[in-house]
Amino acid sequence: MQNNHYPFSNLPLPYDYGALEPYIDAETMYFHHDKHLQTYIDNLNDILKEEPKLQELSLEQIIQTLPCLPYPLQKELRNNAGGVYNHRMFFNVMKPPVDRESKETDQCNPCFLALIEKSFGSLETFKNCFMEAGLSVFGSGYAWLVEYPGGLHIVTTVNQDNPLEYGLQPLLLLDVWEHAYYLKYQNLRKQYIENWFQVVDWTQIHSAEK
Ligand code: MN3
Repeated sequence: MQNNHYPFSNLPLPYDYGALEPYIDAETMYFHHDKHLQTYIDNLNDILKEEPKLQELSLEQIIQTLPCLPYPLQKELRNNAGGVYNHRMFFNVMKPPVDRESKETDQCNPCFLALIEKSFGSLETFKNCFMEAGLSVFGSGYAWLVEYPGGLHIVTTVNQDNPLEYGLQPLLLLDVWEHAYYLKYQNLRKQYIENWFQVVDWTQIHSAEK
């Protein structure tokens, strides 16, 4: 991953703020990327400035190291390294919606689709399970598709916690913090999730296993 060591900087979105309209609005994307993610990056750099031994670690390594770190450093890094990783991944698994007039297709990578079918039966069943997971998060957090030896699994986390800490490889995530949808959807999280599926970039999701 680019820009993956201290000092971290905020990479531009891979599309315009308004590119996910009408499913995700430009104002939400602007605040989410330029304000929320920027704050996590600034906080992470401030913490790491005082921790030279951690400055050489990648974002993934910092998260995997969390259980070995003392409090309150562990907690601060869980929130802020997680906040950077989770938002970068979230923005990167989305893309502008497919123009229904065009001949462009919206296909999964065939290997990924085979894994989804093996683990969930079908892509539609997976989407329904993932929606239920996103709806079940109480308060702020994420729904994830993760890989572990032998298959795919759906898990949820709270706050900015990340499955890497538990040895699971994230493949896809959905941000269900209210800041991800409240400006457009208010309390209608289900409608947000249904529409979010229209902007998932399925072609970007790959199994980490060979
Ligand atoms: Mn967020």
